[in-house]
Amino acid sequence: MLSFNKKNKQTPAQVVRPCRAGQPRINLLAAAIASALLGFAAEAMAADKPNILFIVMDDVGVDQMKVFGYGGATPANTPNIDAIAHAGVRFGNAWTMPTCSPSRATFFQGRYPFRTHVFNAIVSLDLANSQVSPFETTTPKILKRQGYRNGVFGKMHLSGSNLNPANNPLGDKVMHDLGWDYFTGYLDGGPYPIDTTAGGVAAAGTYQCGFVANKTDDPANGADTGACYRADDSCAELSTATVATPGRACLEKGGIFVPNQACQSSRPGNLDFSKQNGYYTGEWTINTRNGTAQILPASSVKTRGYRTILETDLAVDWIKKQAADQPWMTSVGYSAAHTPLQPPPMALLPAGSKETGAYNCSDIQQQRVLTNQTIEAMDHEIGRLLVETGIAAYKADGSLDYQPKHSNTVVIIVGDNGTYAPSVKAPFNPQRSKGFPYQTGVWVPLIVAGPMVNTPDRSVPHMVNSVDLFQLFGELAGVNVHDVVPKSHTLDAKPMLPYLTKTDANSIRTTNYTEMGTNIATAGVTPPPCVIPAVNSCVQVFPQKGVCEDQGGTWYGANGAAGAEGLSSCCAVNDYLKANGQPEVELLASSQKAIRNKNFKLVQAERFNCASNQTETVNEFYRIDEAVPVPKLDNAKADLLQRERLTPVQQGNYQALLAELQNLQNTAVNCPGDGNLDRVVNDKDIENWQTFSTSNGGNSSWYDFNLDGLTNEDDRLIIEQNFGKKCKAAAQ
Ligand SMILES: [Ca+2]
Ligand SMILES: [Ca+2]
Ligand SMILES: [Ca+2]
Repeated sequence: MLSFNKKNKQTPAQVVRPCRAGQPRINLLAAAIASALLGFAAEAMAADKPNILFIVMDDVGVDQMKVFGYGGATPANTPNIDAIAHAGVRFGNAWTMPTCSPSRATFFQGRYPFRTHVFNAIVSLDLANSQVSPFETTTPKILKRQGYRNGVFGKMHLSGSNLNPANNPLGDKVMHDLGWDYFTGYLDGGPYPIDTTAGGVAAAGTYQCGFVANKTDDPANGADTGACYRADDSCAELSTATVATPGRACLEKGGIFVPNQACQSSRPGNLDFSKQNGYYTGEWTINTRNGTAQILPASSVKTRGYRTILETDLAVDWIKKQAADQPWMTSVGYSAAHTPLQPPPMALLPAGSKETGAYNCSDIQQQRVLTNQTIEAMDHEIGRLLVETGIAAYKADGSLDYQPKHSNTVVIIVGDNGTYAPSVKAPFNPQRSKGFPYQTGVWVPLIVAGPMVNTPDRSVPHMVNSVDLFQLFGELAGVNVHDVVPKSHTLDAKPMLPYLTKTDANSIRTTNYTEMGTNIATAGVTPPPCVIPAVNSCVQVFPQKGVCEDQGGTWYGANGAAGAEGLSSCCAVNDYLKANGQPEVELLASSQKAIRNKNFKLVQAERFNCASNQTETVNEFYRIDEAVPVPKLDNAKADLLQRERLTPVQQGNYQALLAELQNLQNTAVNCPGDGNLDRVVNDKDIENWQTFSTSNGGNSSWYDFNLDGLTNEDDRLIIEQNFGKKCKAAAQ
């Protein structure tokens, strides 16, 4: 995840060939001609190509979900997700990667992080080398050849962003260039920090949840009446006489609430509509089919309001625009339930929900309630998404009437990684949650419902991986991804469709894999240290103080806990803590991998040792299961290697997993000079280098081979030095 000493031992960009666009097109053309000649009805063709509604929940692990048998003492109430689960198949043993970007990259590439170098959540210091490459054969590119339109909404976090344009070579149109026909959303990893000025009406730090609280809840700065200004310059007076919390009601409308004032003829000058405020105002990027990019700023009326509602509206609008015979795939990346947590609108919550208008959003206990409510609000909106697109209807009692056979649409719901530590539900382990390859960090809910599901309301116990969704998308669209992705792009995806169409399918996987490493960043630039008390760990992954604090972290960079100058490393943090008589914290591993079979799991971490100044490799070995309601987890005290000796069965499994892990790593390919992933260094690479050395000012790109954040003559030299080379994996 981070680096403490010298980083980036990773190989430079690896190898693969450009998309063989010809072959599948010919197949498609042949099919079209055949259907025309034989007079097949358009409907029959469409029925073979179901629409795909792919819903990604952020930081929602399986521990949250009652419908999977977990959820702790107070699970979120998710009647709509439950209805979809009961109408489909629940995958009870699904793994993703431990953080956002690597998981999401696997959905659309079908390849593990060590092949694509998307090792961790992408932040502004990370180079293009650790972002999804335009030379990958992504899901939308494959589906496009099958006649699909592809839309993506909300968060997908596959690239850099305008936080650092130098490291985002494709710019604001990156989602278009990665294959999507349409995108409205944001490129960063989560909503911006909560604006504690509540739009500029008070000093920073005044309003922890980003809105003005009531007077009784905040005697110093709260208000029971005030003026609510909207981005369209309208103003309305709000008071506790008509709404529970006027400041919050104003924020829900996208407004800024001026305490204890009546509406003025013009907006007061101190109101700041340009500032992003967590879940309630944001900046949206729009990509269209012709490759144009547009930014809607936080001051736009369209970007203000609760994100989960806006994300749903955007997806509904796009789906409704598609012609009836036009197959589509819509990916909805909900911001929920990523930090920073803020109270969702009460209107989205079940009756009797806790009133949270007086909450302090930085309070860990209250955040647990907010996580539940954020998931409940998302559940409400998932129901509305299905109803407003005609996939489901509401029954008289308001519950969801979802009959998969009534629409030619497959609905897939997945979590992108485990729950973030403070919100983990018992008996899962908050110390080993999001950001770790342990069960709580990578075991996620996965639900698939659709007309082809045989005998719905089943649970599939077999291992599946986030890379397998890449194959499922292909299977649904009638294409075998292994046939259309160039052989130089080694795929890790396995079939999933048999689990939907057969009730007795055997496990296709014999092992499952997950990993998290350190993204390739500008050499010598490492983010300052941030200590996350919830996992007792120091990390160096957040370039900005606000982002560290949004994760409940203590900032040790400039103007943080160690003073104006700040500290430069986690080792320095431990020295500082020791000198101040405080307990030291753990250093997060620079690389963490896990591999499992049916019953056993091997975890391998590379961790920097401050005392020896060296990186050490540590193995752990666990027996695990998916029992309900108390699964056997990979908790520290369950590490079998800490016991005196392994039984012969344990020893056999341990050795087998070690060997399998080594085999997998041996398939990695290092191919200096090859930027377009075809495993050949040739004229095409020179041509592409030329493009990237001039576009975006010659900054970071997939043709920056010496990883210095520049695409220049030094990189051209590396192409020339390797010219004509054909690269193979170490084991080949
Ligand atoms: Ca996530
Ligand atoms: Ca090449
Ligand atoms: Ca370079």
